[in-house]
Amino acid sequence: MISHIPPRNGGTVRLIAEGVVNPGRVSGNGKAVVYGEFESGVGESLHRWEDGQVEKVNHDGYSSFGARVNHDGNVVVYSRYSLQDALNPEGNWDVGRWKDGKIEVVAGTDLHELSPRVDASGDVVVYDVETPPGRAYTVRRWENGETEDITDGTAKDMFPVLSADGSRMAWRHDLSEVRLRDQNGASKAIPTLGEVPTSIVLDQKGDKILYSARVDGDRDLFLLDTRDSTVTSVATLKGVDENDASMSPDGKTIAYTAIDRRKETADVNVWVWREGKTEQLTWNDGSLNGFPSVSDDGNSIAWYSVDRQNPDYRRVLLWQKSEGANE
Ligand SMILES: [Ca+2]
Ligand SMILES: [Ca+2]
Repeated sequence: MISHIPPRNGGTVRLIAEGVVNPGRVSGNGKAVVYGEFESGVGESLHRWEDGQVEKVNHDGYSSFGARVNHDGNVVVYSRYSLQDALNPEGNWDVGRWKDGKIEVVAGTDLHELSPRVDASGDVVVYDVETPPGRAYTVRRWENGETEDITDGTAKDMFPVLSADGSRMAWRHDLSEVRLRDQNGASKAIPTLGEVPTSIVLDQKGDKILYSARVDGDRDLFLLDTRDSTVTSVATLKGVDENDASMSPDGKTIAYTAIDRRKETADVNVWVWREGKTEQLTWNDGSLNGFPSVSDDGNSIAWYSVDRQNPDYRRVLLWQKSEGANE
């Protein structure tokens, strides 16, 4: 029983997973979805869905979470515990890379390596690493077995993201500023509106930067074109926090979580912006709906649904535009 979608949206909704699951991500081609699941006594596990078939990504038994997937769906990067016993506190987090079923550790020092992201090809991975003595974080970039320090470890440089083509990257500097590294390796601060920019997303080449920032008490979404410094207000409703966005590499489709505090009980739903037009994908169905991810063509959107009455009942759902449907 899936009743989220009003007829005016059209399309179909598929149940990808249910239970104590974590948010899912759809591949760029719209065909695969990766998601997490908590297994009691085992830890966090990752699964990959495609055409109704599900396989376990962390088949090596190491507790894993936070999966991201490339365009073709054949590369998954994720945070992987360094010890097979998830309950042993002596371990730390590494970055794992699954490709066509084979697992390799792309970041495996004794430090915590977290927040991995992958480009569309699957060949470039970025992540942050906690730099001793703590309090500082460095952003690193991995490509074909080579690892490069992107920042100097003197600040909190965290949560890196990649352009779809892998040539540019951006991250949060001291959690208050967005920094961009271009295709030539030059880094600079990016002027942003509001405060505490989060949810950074780059387009195909990293020309456009999407971010959420706090403005007059709530969050809004802005799209900056670095070529001419124009800023598009994607979502700026007062009393609504717009955050946790996903953008297609062409910059035409943006899906995000909207926490609507204008009523007594906040509604949490997925909204979709398509070249200036906005519509709700989900409605108030007794669930909190959020953390969307959108395919390259904008025609597939995976999201996460948590039952308000029973928070352990969570679902990963996939909306897909119907074949031949009108625009
Ligand atoms: Ca580590
Ligand atoms: Ca807002």
